[in-house]
Amino acid sequence: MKIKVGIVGMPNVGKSTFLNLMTQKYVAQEGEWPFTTINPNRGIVLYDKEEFLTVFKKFGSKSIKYPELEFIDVAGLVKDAYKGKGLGNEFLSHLKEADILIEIVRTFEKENVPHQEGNIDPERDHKIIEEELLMSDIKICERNQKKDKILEKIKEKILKKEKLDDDQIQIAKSYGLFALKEKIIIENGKRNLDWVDFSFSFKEDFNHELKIKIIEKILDKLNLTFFITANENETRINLIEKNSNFKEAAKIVHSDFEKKTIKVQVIELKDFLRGEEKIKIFNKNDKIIPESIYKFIF
Ligand SMILES: Nc1nc2c(ncn2[C@@H]2O[C@H](COP(=O)(O)OP(=O)(O)O)[C@@H](O)[C@H]2O)c(=O)[nH]1
Ligand SMILES: [Mg+2]
Repeated sequence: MKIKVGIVGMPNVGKSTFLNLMTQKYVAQEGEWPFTTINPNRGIVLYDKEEFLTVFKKFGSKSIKYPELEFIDVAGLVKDAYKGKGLGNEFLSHLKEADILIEIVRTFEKENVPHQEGNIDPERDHKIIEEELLMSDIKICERNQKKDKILEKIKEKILKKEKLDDDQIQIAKSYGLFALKEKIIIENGKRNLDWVDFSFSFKEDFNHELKIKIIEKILDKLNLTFFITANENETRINLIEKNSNFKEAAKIVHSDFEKKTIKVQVIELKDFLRGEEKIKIFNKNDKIIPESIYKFIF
């Protein structure tokens, strides 16, 4: 399971800076020019929580495998991009595959980094981005509604911000419509806006703890948790949907495991880290215990 995270925002708000921070690599050019490129920058972000390393060390594994999230950084959206302004909005198609969006709004002031609209106003920027994402959805509906009649109804509902039915949701998702995607908003700056999920200066305040908190927010929004398998060879951290059972967990580790597994030994990670190895035994049809170390018994 590779989670894909799309980064959106106006030009010069720090989207590429954010990608580089999260990947701990220089994968995207950061620049003062608004329209660096329409090709997306992609980078892998590891969910490398410190506790996982403790498990790896205690088991004496040779390697550790962290969950990977792919972050996709596209060009900045400007007001009326959907009408062709700036680079237009076609580059948004790269985010069709994203499971979740991160919107960056800017409150940092820096003279030699001009803002597209001439001044700093995160509420205005947020409205522009919402409008552009909405209009991109509408365009996709209109482009396809001849062959897929249901898109007409979906378009109406999206415009009125009404809830879609289950079958409409399936179709809307297959077209990658933004209205169906979860979203996290991050403020690049220190005003501590009360309508965002995180506030910090990308240039001054980023650290590993924050990276992990952002990843955990993403997982939470996608209804995901993790379980660990560990032996002398490998410690592996696996992502899984929260409501799964152990059979589904087994299948994630290995396609064979689903059939072979009879019982599962579970130690909760928090107990393991405290040195209390309270082992519990479960059947494969039982609901999983999240954030734990599993041993599948055949
Ligand atoms: N002072 C300051 N400058 C920043 C901050 N974040 C990004 N920048 C600068 O703003 C410019 C635009 O950043 P970039 O990541 O390329 O923005 P993008 O167009 O949204 O991808 C670059 O020169 C960055 O160095 C910040 O928190 N503080
Ligand atoms: Mg950029």
